[in-house]
Amino acid sequence: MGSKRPTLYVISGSHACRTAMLMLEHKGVDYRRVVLPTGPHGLLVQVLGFPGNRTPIRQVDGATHRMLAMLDRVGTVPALRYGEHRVQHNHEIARFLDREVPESPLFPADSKRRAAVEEAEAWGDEVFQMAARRIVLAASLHGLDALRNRGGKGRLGALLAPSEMLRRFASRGARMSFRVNPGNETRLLGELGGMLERIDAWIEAGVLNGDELNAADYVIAPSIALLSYRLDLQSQIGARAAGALVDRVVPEPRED
Ligand SMILES: N[C@@H](CCC(=O)N[C@@H](CS)C(=O)NCC(=O)O)C(=O)O
Repeated sequence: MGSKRPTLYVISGSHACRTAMLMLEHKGVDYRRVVLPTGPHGLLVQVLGFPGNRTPIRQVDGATHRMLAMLDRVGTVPALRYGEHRVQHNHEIARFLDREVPESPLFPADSKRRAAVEEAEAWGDEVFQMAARRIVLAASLHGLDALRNRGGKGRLGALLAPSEMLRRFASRGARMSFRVNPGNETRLLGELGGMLERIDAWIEAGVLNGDELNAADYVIAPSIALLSYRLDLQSQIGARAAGALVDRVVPEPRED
């Protein structure tokens, strides 16, 4: 690595960005965090030399669409600059960090246990991360009062932007990109119970929330943290094993 500290580019309140932050902290890497404005962040990381994605990396309802594919091509955060390397996407960041900093591995050494963690990690990245994003965006259809502290404070900090005006504006754009509308909120919420059960089962099986936290814990817990901003979901989450995982990995910040 060169003499420069690694830099992680993020946006405010992002569950995906928190995953990368947690993995860097797990490795004990001393890094600099740069918060980019939500909206132009994709273009900004491209200007910073990150390549974006040649093929789409995100789906809504099992498919990609033109706007989402375009956003994926431009590029997502977290985006990590580490020496000469520029790494985007938590799936790549996890493996990159395990190569660069082998101590405190993010995956178990045993191949069967590793496969189980990778399965949970892939689901957390490809399915649960988007579901959590859409469910919380759906709450903003009813105004910010449906969110804890109007989305301004919580486990992940201020969602989308510290300013409420910008948060409202950005959530409108994000609802379009991720196809969230009054017609699908009930279905999205209806799918959540099964997802939380799946997480509880992985915890029960020792794949998640074991003695050593792993890459799948760091992908999944921030999405639970995002869901916890929805006031109507707080008790449902708190009553589950998934609630203990989020309390351990992404605790509520201390009130000043
Ligand atoms: N699953 C990927 C995707 C990350 C992702 O979706 N990042 C969002 C922020 S939460 C983003 O950069 N979105 C750009 C956009 O939609 O324009 C990962 O975990 O790295």
